Amino acid sequence: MSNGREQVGRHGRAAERLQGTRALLPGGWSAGTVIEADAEGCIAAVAAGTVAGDGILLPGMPNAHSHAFQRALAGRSEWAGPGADSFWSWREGMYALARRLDPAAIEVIATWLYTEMLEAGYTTVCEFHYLHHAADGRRHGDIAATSRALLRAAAASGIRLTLLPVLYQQGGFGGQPPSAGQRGFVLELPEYLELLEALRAEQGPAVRIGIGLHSLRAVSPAAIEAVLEWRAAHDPGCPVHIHVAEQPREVAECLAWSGSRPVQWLLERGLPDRHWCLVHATHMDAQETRALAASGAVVALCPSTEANLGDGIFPLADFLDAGGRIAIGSDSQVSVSPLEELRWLEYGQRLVQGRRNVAASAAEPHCGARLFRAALAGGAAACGQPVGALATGHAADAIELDGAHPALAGAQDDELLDRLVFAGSRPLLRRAFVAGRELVHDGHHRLAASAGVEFAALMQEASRASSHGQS
Ligand code: NGQ
Ligand code: ZN
Repeated sequence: MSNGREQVGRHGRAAERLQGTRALLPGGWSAGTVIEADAEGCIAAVAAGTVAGDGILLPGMPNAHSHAFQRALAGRSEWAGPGADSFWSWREGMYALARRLDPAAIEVIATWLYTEMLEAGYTTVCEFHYLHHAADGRRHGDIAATSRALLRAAAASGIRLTLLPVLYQQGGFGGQPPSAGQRGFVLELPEYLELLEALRAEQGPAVRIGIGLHSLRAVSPAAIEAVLEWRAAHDPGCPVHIHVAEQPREVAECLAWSGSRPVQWLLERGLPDRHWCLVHATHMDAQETRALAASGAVVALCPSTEANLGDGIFPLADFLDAGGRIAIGSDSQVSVSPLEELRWLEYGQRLVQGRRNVAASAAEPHCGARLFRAALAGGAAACGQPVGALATGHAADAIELDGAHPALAGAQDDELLDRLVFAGSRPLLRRAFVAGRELVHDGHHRLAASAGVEFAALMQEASRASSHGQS
C-alpha cells in the first residue's frame, strides 16, 4: 500500500490498498496495479490504475518448512568435533538445544525469527513443530503449551501461519524406543489427536492447522493410517507434511525395514497427493522422482539447510520435467531468505551438472522467474491457504520491491525476478503485507528491534551455557 486510502472494515480493522507501478499477477506482469483488500484481508479487486512511485508488487513467498527453535543453533555448530561431523552429529547438538527450551524461550526465538522472515520476503510460514514437552517428557502444563507459544509469536509478528503439530513416536524404523534426546517430542496417538483438536479451535483467517508426521523413522504405519482416518473425517483438505529421504542412511534403514525406499514406501500406499508436502525427498531414484511428480504432492526443498547438513542434491531437473511441484523452506534457519534458497537450489544443480539455467524451461526461459513462480504455487499448496497469487479471493499477502533501486535498473518483467533471485538482496525489499496489513516498512518490521533484544539475551545465555559444557 502506498499511503493508500483506508476503509474501516466490518471487524473494525483498516482494509488496505496495495499498489504497484508493476505487479506480478497470475496472468503475467501488469503496469499500474491497484489491489483492494477486504476487511478479512482477502483481495477484493485487482484493477489497472494510475500509480505513483516505483514499487513493484510480488506475492509474498510461503516458507514451507520451518523449525523456529533451530534459529538459536544457526551458526553455532560450525566447528569440528572430535569425530567426523555429519547430519547425525548435528542432530545431537540440536537435541541439546531443544532440551533447554520452554514455551517462553520458544516464543522469544519465534517472534524474532518471524520478523526476520517478513523482512526477507516470507509472508507465510509452515511451522513443523515437535518440541511438545520438557526434556524428560514431562508436560509444560498444557499439551499445547509450546504450540500456543508459536501461535502468539505469529500473531505478534503478523506472519501468516500454517502450524503443523508433529507426531513423533519412536527413535527409528520398526518401533525403536526414543533416545533420551527425543523424549520431549514423543506423543501417543490419542494425545496427538487431542492436540490437533485443541489447536483447530485456534484457526482463523491467518492461521491454519495442518498435520505433521515427523518421518517414517519416527512414526509407525498404524499411526499414519489412524491420523489419515481422523483427517478424512474432520478435515479432508488438511495439509500433511513429512520429512523423507534426506540422508542415505534413512534410505538404507527403510530398505532393511520394509524392502522399499522411503518415497517408494509412501507411493506404494498411494499416500502422497496434492495436499501432501514431502520435505527434502533428496534421495530418490528415477522412478520415484517421476511417480512423486505425478502424484501432485509438493516437495519442500531447503537448499541452505541441505547444504549445511551435507544431505545431497535433489533431482530437480527430472522432477520439474515430470511436472513436479516444489516449495522452499528455511528449515534449520541457517538462512532466512527466500532469495538465497532459490539461488542455491539452482546453484547446487549447476555445480553438479556443469551447465547453467537448469530450472529454466522452453516455456519459462527465465530461471529465477521459473523458480520464483514454482515456489509460490507449491508453497501455497503446502500451506493449505489461499496465498501465492495476487488475484481476487486470495490473501492480500505481498512484498514490494524498490523499483528505483540501481540493482533493478533496466530490468523488465521476468528479468526482474532473475535479478532478484540471482543478484538481489535485502535492500530491494521495501514492504511486506499480510492480509492487507503493512508489517514491514522501509525494510523494517516494527517489532524487530524489541524482539531482537530479547533474542540476543537468550543467545547470550545459550552461549554462556554451552561454553560451560551444558549444551
Ligand atoms: C528436524 N531436521 O526434525 O529438525 C530434522 C532433524 C531428524 C532436518 N531434517 C531430525 N533438516 O530428521 O531426525
Ligand atoms: Zn525439518
